[in-house]
Amino acid sequence: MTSAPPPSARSPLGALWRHHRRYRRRVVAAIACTSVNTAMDVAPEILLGAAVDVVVRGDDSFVGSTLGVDGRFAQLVVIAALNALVWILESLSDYVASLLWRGLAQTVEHDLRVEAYSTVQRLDVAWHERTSTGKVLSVLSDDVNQLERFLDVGARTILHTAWTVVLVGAVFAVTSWQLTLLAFLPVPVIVLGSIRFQRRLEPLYAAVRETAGEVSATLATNLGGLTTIKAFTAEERETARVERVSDDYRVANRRAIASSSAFVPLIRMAILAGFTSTLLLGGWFVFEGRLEVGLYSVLVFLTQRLLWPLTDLGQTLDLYQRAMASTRRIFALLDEEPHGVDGTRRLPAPVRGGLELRGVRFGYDDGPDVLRGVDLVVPAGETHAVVGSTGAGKSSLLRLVLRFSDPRAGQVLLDGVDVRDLTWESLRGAIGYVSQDVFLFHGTVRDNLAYGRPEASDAEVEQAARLAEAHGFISALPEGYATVVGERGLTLSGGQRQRIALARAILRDPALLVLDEATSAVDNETEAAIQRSLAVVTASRTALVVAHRLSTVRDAHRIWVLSEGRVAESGTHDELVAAGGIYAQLWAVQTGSAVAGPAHR
Ligand code: M5T
Ligand code: MG
Repeated sequence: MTSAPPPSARSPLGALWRHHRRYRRRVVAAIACTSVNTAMDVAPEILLGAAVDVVVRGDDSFVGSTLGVDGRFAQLVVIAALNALVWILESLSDYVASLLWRGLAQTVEHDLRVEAYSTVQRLDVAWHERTSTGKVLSVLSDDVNQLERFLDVGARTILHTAWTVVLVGAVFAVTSWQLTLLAFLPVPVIVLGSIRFQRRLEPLYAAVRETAGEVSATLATNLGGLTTIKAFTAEERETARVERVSDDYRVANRRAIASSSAFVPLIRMAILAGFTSTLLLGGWFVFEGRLEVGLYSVLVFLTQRLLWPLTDLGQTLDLYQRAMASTRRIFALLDEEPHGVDGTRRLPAPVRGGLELRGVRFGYDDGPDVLRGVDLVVPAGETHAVVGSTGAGKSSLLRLVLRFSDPRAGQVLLDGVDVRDLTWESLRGAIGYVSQDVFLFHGTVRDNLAYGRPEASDAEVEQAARLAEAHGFISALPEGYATVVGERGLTLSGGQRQRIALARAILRDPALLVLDEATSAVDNETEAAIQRSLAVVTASRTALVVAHRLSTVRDAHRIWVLSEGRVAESGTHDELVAAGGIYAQLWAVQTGSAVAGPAHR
């Protein structure tokens, strides 16, 4: 998501460890449990050797001479009792270790997801416009899951294997250095092989995660635009597109799997060498009387114990690489910093909503200036309108008021305070905003209305709906206020969505109302409704209204006409019509007394 890799990209495990300080105790406890479990896992082999030792040597046996137990059978009973104890401890520690690791995996998954989500939510609007929702979604779900899978089983397996090597190594070391050498011969081969193999896998899995993100992005875009796809009968083309990205994903995975699978046979060969050496040389030592039979059987069993788990190493490393590729992506997301940070000031009470733009220059990313020095004042309590041709920068201007973006130069002031100095809470809490493309959440009409004030009473909700002229059509819905609007509110008409959005803004009782009228294409009845509700709603507060339908803002205290990034004209409706400029021409077109010029509609 970022071009330069953040510091955490180098060692994702280290980053994870540093990031989750509060789990360190649990990690240590889990590691301790797994360690005990591994020791208990190795012990039965040693006891088995002791049993063979008893059978072969009797009272001279290790148990007989060292522990001072008389009689072969009594010695076997001691071994059996010890063995039972070991098994109980093994089961117990396995249970606790399992609980700890899996609990940890779930907790880390949960916390990272929530944290990544809240980071994403904090990032500025410009970031979201650049980044595909599907890609973010794939980090928040797939990548986080991948990490959970590794922590669930992978981490335990790696630890278990490492401990086994150490414990078995210790037993070998006190027994015979020649045998230790032979049995451990494959270990460096395996370890070095694993490291090389890991390096090869790393870019392969980065590619896998990248293509997974593409798949997710494509799916998200297509599902969002399904009606458009159908309208243009582009189904086949889009299926082909999904097939293409999905195939890229498959190919990337296949490459990773091909490398990953080659590793297991390699390890097995190395293991075979180690096992054969112990078997032959150990046996030779027994023939020569340099090694006890009991010890020989311990060593043979232990070689199995030692080398067998290593065959799983391939799979575990695979899991590890997948998880690390994902962890890098998660941390890359967590490392994203919002560009616009909020200020610390609060608006002085009472908030009146007076607005001023001073020499505001603004453009998107590296693009040209959209606003090229805009000066505009909306005194508290007045209703002003912004009009202009499409693409003139009206919506952009409103975005600056809400601070979805910051101007390249100049200032936006609310009640005399630069909006950059205000906390988000104070700034956005003072504003009721209705955007040009209304977004409704999946839920009931009431939930959507009360979105900005969940604690509002039913009476308040209804009153806001009445003010926005929405009560009528809501009451006519099958379940009234309890009707569930589909995803994005698609079960409502565009005008109805707009009404609900207005009511939602009003319910917050904001000092400043910022409205971005959706369209000029409304019928006369709706237009009259809009005018009525605007008059009521704006009576007691400051308002800045972007209007396409000029008649809706006839009564505004002042109308600002944007053209080519500047305020070209401003004044009351009557003044502007009398002046005979851009506004007058727009008005003439809309009232049907003139034909549209090329620049305006
Ligand atoms: C003003 C450009 C757009 C237009 C100009 C949202 C957005 C817009 N633009 C970008 O380059 N990147 C963006 O992300 O900015 O756009 P606007 O302010 O949305 O225009 P408007 O509200 O006056 O138009 P309309 O159609 O709503 O009446 O050149 O390309
Ligand atoms: Mg607009």
